[in-house]
Amino acid sequence: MPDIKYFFAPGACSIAPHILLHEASIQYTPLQSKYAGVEVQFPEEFRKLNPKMRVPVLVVDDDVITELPAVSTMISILAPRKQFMGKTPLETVRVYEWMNYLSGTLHATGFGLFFRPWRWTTDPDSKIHEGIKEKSRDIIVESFGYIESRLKGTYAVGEALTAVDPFLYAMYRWAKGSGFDLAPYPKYANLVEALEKRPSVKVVLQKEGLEPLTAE
Ligand SMILES: N[C@@H](CCC(=O)N[C@@H](CS)C(=O)NCC(=O)O)C(=O)O
Repeated sequence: MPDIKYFFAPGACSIAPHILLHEASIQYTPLQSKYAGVEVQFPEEFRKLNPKMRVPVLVVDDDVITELPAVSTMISILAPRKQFMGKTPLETVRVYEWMNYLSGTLHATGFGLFFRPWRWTTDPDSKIHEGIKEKSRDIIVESFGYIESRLKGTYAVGEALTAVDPFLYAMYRWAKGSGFDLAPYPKYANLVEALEKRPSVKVVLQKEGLEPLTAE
């Protein structure tokens, strides 16, 4: 096994690859950044590693991997028997379809606008920021409706856990923590419940200092 370092922040999207690392029982050095409000506090040296100043970051020997879908793909390559990117070519296509949607639409334009509306305008007026936040709520609700419509079994793709499921889990935690009404999404809630029964998720929640969403 190569030398592996994993940079994450508690409760951030980085919880998704963090779960995959534990699913695959990969030995790694955890490196945690903290939140101050909605801002992640990165030490200045972090910029050399990831000039985008974002987690997750996976370092595999001398290779620095950023972007959640790429980080998840790397973990899948390190643990090929787990088939985190799907068991068949079509499942792999579906995994990428989900990962791109979650990353590009729900994460970036939904929660990105919701948590940090000031980054999407040069106008310092807080009313403008509230308007952006309102729009982001629509994007999140629309995305959750789409996710619910696409879920068929327990997991998003095929019969087993793929890289998509922990990503969905992270997004659900954010929506719950932000007070969204999640009653219209029972299939999504089942997926979250199934994930929280997995030892990997229990361990990661403990490591990140987070409470589970479902009762034991
Ligand atoms: N496109 C990136 C987004 C990563 C991202 O936004 N990470 C957040 C945590 S969920 C972060 O590090 N935020 C710090 C900041 O925005 O200052 C990915 O998929 O990895």
